[in-house]
Amino acid sequence: MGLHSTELHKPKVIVVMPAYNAAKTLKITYDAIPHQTVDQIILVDDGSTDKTLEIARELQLTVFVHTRNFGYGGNQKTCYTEALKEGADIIVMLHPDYQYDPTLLPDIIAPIKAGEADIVLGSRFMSGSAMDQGMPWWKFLGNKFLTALENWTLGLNLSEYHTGYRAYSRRVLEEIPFSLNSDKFVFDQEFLVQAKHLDFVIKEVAVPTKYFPEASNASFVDSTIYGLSILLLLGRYFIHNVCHVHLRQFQSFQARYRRVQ
Ligand SMILES: Nc1nc2c(ncn2[C@@H]2O[C@H](COP(=O)(O)OP(=O)(O)O)[C@@H](O)[C@H]2O)c(=O)[nH]1
Ligand SMILES: [Mg+2]
Repeated sequence: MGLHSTELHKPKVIVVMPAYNAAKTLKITYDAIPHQTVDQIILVDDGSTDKTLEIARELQLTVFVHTRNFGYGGNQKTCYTEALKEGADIIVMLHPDYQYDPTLLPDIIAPIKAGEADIVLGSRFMSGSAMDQGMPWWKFLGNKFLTALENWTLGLNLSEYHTGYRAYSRRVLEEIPFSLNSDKFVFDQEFLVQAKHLDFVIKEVAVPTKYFPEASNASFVDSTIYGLSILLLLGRYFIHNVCHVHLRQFQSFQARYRRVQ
């Protein structure tokens, strides 16, 4: 667990925002962040065509910009690489589209601070009905089905795998070879499969969700591709775990080398 980094000094908390055309919601998201619990905010602009970059600069965030649109996973790769470089002990991913409540940040990081978890997921299925909060029925059903399948394959009992509100300890990001993951939406699922395989402790905290016109939402086509890529991912993991054909993606980064002197 991430005890070593949090025990001795006040942990450095960095919020990372993977942004793509988030101009309409970035400021309201930023304003709601409890700034006394956060040391730094990093925003990675994934080739937005709106004013995301200008607003991020005005808000004086630590800003990185991609030369083109790589996708949601590609965006997170830059977020985490840069957060580690900045010396983060706890890293929180928060979507800049204001669908997840930034004020809950202290709850999200508490289990990591306390050394009780390596990863915390903000679950939309533990706080009333996600559909009543505006989640479309086909997303709700898809989420439920994929969650059941992922739980079954991984032997876990999570209420959802598809949330965009997540906190990680530094050690998680150092050990999981996330750079080998997809640049697309399935990145988040690959990450959780890797985390389970490497025995990291995952905790869930209830968070409400908001659906409103300005929020960014994966389309039906995107979501279908996402669903199919999760099936492929679970297949690959099955081959790795049950057939013992070892795939690099599911091995700890640290297991690849060690210091000898
Ligand atoms: N759709 C999309 N979102 C991106 C990309 N890069 C970063 N993001 C951010 O990732 C978040 C998640 O995507 P979103 O469309 O909201 O999916 P949702 O999780 O189904 O609501 C958004 O807040 C975007 O700002 C990208 O290439 N495509
Ligand atoms: Mg969204």
